Amino acid sequence: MGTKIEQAYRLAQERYAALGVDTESAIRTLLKTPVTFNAWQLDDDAGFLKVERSGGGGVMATGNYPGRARNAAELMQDAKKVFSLVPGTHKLSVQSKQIATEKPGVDLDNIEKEYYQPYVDWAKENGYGLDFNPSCSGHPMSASGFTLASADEGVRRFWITHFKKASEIAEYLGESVGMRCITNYWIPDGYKDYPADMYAPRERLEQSLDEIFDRPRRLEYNIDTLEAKLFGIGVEAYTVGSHEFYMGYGARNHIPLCLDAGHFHLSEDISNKISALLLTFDELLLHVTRPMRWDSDHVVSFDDPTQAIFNEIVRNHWLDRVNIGTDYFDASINRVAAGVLGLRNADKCFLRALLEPTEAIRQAEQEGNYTRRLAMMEESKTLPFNAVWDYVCEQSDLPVGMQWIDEVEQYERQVQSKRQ
Ligand code: RNT
Ligand code: ZN
Repeated sequence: MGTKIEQAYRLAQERYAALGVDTESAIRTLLKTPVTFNAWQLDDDAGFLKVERSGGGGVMATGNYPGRARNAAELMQDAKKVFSLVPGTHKLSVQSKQIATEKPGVDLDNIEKEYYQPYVDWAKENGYGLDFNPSCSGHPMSASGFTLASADEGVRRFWITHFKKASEIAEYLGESVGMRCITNYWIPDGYKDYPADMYAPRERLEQSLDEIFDRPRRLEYNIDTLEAKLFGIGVEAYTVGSHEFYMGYGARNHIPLCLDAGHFHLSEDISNKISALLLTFDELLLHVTRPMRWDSDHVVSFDDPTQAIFNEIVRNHWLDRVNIGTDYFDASINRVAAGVLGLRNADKCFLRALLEPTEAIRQAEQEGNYTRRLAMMEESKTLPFNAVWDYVCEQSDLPVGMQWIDEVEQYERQVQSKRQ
């Protein structure tokens, strides 16, 4: 007979099969495809460098909920807890400033791979993958608002060195963990108010990137991606690395882009960009996030924009070309719970996309029957998706439904609340 969850699943399986959807195959794809979790949800993007922090950079975690991870060990402990409550294959995206060494004098221009070795050991031990990011924000050398596009040669050199080293370290991470790494470049440079010269900073950014990429790259272990942004807090008027800048640069140099769902005008449809870009780019990275009124990076929700992104990737079988990562950070609620929630929501959208009767819907479209297309899309929304999701959790030995919240609350009492 099986459990009640399994019984519900078997009924759902029949419903889906009648529409030509194979639930078993959907579950297999869900479980083997990594969705990368952004480690900066756990430390409020603070990092663990022993250099003075400075504001700026256009990113900001708001809230002061207790229990933030204060070092790499706590970060890994929290990330492991998050992953233990989410089905599937896991990857953690670590920032260069989330360094795992207490050695004095270490700064972003002299990082070495051994400072990240604990992450490698941890990932191997648990079967996780790792992604990487050079980190510019909150650092004294980016206090002017400029890094790779700076007119100050010393500042520009500092960051060129950092980015080069970061990508080399990322190759080491990918090689030693045995899962290719993705290193995302996000460069905050820009002006609060309208500049008189929009061109020169872009020329400098281009020159810096040319220098950074001018090295033999071991693409089997790491690929670098470029993340554009419309604006940030304090950088409202002009961002050097705009979408047009990176579209051109990436296309000319065969460097994939990263699309962050919060980095465009809020009425833009991120899912609509993927097919257009994949005509030019071999791969993309996604930063799945929830922008509320601005690039606020709220916890990923089980919402329509996220669903549309996953539908687009799954409908076109692009899981080998679109790398999926999250990018959200909420410091006003328990950070481990935020991690679990955002990842589970991404996975729910993923699974629901995998369960869509796409063939039948596309057939209606090809026949010009848009009435049937809309009707099928709408009816698909209330198919018994939840029975499949619960079954995935049960089969993965995870708590079903809301039970994970109790586990996080217990973890908070036993671990996070002891951090002062
Ligand atoms: C910032 C970008 C970027 C950062 C991380 C921390 O707006 O989205 O991806 O969130 O580098
Ligand atoms: Zn991002």
